[in-house]
Amino acid sequence: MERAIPVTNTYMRFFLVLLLLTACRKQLATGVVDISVTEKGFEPARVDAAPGAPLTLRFTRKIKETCADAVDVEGDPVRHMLPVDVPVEIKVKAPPSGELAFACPMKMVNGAIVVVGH
Ligand SMILES: [Cu+2]
Repeated sequence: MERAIPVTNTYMRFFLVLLLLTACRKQLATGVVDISVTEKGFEPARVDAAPGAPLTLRFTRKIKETCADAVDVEGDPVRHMLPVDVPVEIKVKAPPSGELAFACPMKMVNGAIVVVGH
């Protein structure tokens, strides 16, 4: 079987590429993104997304004492109140490039959707 080795290499290359693509995609947020409000602030505070990706940010405030009892999303005039332990969904669209910031009303607790080019 002289062709055994080249075929194996082709398959290995194929799976390597597939693996890399999968690993790459995993880093980018899609669909619903859970963000908790904890003593550390927003967790995660950074959400990597593809350009223009439609996302639903689902904020859940886990602690009583925090200044992030509401969240403002860049470009969204509505202030979204965050009652304790109640998931609040906000639909957003990742910008073509750069960041889409979100923050508590006083802008002390910050986070952002960061567009990653792929
Ligand atoms: Cu604040």
